[in-house]
Amino acid sequence: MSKAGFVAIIGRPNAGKSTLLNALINEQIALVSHKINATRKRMNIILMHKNSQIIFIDTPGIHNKEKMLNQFMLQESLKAIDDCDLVVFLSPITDNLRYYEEFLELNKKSKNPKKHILLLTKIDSLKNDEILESIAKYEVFKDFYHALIPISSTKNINLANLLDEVVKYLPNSPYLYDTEIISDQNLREIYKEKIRESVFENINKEIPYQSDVIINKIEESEEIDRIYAQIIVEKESQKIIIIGKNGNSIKNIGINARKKIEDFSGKRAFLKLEVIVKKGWSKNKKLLKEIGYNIN
Ligand SMILES: Nc1nc2c(ncn2[C@@H]2O[C@H](COP(=O)(O)OP(=O)(O)OP(=O)(O)O)[C@@H](O)[C@H]2O)c(=O)[nH]1
Ligand SMILES: [Mg+2]
Repeated sequence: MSKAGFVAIIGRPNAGKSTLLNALINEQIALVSHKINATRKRMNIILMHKNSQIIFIDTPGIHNKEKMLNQFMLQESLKAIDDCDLVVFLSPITDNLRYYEEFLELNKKSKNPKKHILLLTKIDSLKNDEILESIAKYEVFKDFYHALIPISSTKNINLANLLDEVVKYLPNSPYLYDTEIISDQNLREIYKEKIRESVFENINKEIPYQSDVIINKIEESEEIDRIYAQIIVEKESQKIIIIGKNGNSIKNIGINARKKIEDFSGKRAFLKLEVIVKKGWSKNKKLLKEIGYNIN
């Protein structure tokens, strides 16, 4: 009998959610950044383990903010909690317990509260005795979780144990997706994330948060994908920074993004990037919808 189910990956911004999922599938699909709030939309990442199909849902980090885009991001995470079969909550091992307590409160308020697996992430950043000390602090909450697993995604510590634990809580079911695929995201969304990741890597400060990427067209052929995309920003001054002196900055973003796209697709890429100003895009329902964020 096979099993299959949806597993929501929840945690504060920067907890290591997207990195974990990339490590589990050995592919760089999800956008990862040292800056917080890198992930904006839910994304399914599909993995076969033993006789089970696990559909992980990468979610935006949970946080309180008033902007409409951030409301959308919180909604995305709450929806994932409601719709899944199992929640996996991630907390960096050095974090204050307050984030976990806030999650427990949030979970109680959910229509359909669920027991979860608790992961303490980034354990490669601490010594063994410090790890044990941190684990001990969480044990007072043991009635709330199925299991507590300390992990490192970058050093591949305990990732197989995590999968063994996850499949225990999935329902018996036929597979829900083709067993060959690793994500239900389409090429457009994946390429968009690659370009956004390059913006995060090449541009400092707040600008990545006030920008987004629209893929206008992809022409696919056997040897090369031609991608026509726009980076949208809020203000003329941000456009000037993204373009950079003598166009250096946009050039680097382009080179960087093209390499990521080629690594992913295994073929050549041509990338045409332009920068446009759309004032107030992150607060405007209609514009957000155009970019791909549907707000209820
Ligand atoms: N040392 C170490 N760093 C890690 C590990 N996992 C993630 N990181 C780093 O933590 C930062 C945040 O990782 P992400 O995977 O983007 O975090 P996220 O939870 O998806 O963040 P949002 O999408 O913003 O909610 C990145 O700089 C990662 O390289 C780990 O196991 N060890
Ligand atoms: Mg993320």
